[in-house]
Amino acid sequence: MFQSLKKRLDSFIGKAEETAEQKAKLTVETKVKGILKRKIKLSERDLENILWNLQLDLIQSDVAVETTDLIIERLKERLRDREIDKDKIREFVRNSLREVLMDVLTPERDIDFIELIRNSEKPVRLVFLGINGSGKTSTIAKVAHLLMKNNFSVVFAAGDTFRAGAIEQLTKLGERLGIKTIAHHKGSDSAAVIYDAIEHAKARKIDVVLADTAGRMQTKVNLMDEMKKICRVSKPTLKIFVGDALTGNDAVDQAKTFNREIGIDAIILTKMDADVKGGSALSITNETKKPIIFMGIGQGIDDLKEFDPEWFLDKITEK
Ligand SMILES: Nc1nc2c(ncn2[C@@H]2O[C@H](COP(=O)(O)OP(=O)(O)O)[C@@H](O)[C@H]2O)c(=O)[nH]1
Ligand SMILES: [Mg+2]
Repeated sequence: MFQSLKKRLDSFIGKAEETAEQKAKLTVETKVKGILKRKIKLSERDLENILWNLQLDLIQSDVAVETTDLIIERLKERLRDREIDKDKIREFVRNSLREVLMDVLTPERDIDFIELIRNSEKPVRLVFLGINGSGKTSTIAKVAHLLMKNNFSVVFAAGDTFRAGAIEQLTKLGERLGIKTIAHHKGSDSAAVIYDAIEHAKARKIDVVLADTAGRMQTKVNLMDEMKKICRVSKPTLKIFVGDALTGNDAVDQAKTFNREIGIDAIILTKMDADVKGGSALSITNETKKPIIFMGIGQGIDDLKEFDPEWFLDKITEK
């Protein structure tokens, strides 16, 4: 995972260290008295090239442009004209980078998913949003499985009434897990299906409704209108945006659009198992201020992991 991003960040740390060491050497050599300088400073000029290269690398790793600019600015602030211990250059650069990236990965509000489910009014309504193929339906099955492991009862709402086979896909996944799917026929009103599922949950005291939705392109006004209607009718506890990490900037743009139009509460990034770039994971929280609550790491029912920014940082910056 994220090998390409890691390689580029490693290269940045290496180059910054090299530049600082070079400078330390020069300083020592030009000292007439031969007094060894213990501290070294990197000037704006020293940093210019290294940061420029990092900027290009981040963009090539699909980090969103605004997030890239923010990272570069903050790194410059942290590194420029700071007294760095000559023996700890690498450590200093790496820690500065980690601090900057941690800031970028920090949402305005963290969500402890299971705690939130436990403490929310029942039935909890989870509406999954995102474009076709991003992984909504398979993610719903994974989240349901996790909820059942935590002793919550669940029901599915087959709210993707648009795509051929969508209702069957969810129903089959439900059957495999022993979960009932509330469905109408293809082409029916999505909001009505989800409403029915909520009524079903109320009547049977089911804890959580997981609602699938259709995902025609987010640029289509009618999709957003449909999502708004769904939200008006179902009053979601959480609106969860599901994005495909492999689509990089597109996933970030989609999240921003859904957030602007409907307002999302949380993010799940799928297909992280195949993501070498890591750019969407690095940018999506900064661009929306919403937390990534889970990541999909494969096609199995258990291939859903909590997203931990510390873990992600360990993956993309050397220890
Ligand atoms: N490798 C991998 N594949 C995934 C992951 N999540 C979903 N997929 C695959 O992505 C494809 C589309 O998923 P689906 O749930 O149907 O997307 P939807 O159109 O948004 O409902 C399917 O083939 C899934 O198996 C993941 O985390 N890793
Ligand atoms: Mg689907």
